[in-house]
Amino acid sequence: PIRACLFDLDGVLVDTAKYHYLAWKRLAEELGFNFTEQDNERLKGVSRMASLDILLEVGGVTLDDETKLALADKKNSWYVDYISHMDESEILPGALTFLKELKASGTLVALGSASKNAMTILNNTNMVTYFDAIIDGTKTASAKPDPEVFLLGAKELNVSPSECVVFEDAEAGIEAAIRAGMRSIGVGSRDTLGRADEVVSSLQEMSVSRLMDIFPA
Ligand code: B16
Ligand code: MG
Repeated sequence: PIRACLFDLDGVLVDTAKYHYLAWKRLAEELGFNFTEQDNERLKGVSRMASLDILLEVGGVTLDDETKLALADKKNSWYVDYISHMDESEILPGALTFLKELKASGTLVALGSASKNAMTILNNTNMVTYFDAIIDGTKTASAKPDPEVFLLGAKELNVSPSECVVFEDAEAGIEAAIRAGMRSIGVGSRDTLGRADEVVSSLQEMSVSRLMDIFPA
């Protein structure tokens, strides 16, 4: 039976992708090239430094590690500034209703995010209380598709991976769930998330009864 739901943050519970894009685009412009929304698709679910590498590849720019660290810090300070103004209105449709229903049903809930800024976002949107465990980029050494983030979540909740369902908007996140030995539900398009057990277009389509239909005990 399913005892726990593990949620990705960006793209599943909140729409912070637009702020990541604004900050990366600003950095690209400073470096003298354009960074499109289509280019930005490749950054979803990817760690900060790996995102920078993709951005520099798009711009055809090669830099030493010290400069790269400084640029990643710069992007992050802009991003932190953008998310400091976030509030509950930026929680994605259906997310709060589903989190509340899971809590009421006794299902455990964890966060499994690559972001080092997850706590700021959870605090600003008043979502902290819904989580029994919070695993973010400050607690992990390996980025998705490595399963570490979700395995740590299961460990903290004291459940086995086979009792967990992961909700993810990124292909790398679905891959991480599969490698962790967990079930998964993709939030987004079937084109990129086809390897998940089920795909929904948003959490508005989810409920505890739907969850039990997808994964019968
Ligand atoms: P930060 P998630 C990910 O969050 C984002 O999807 C990705 O675009 C970002 O680069 C990564 O977090 C790291 O974020 O720079 O704030 O540490 O989707 O895993 O919740
Ligand atoms: Mg995501």
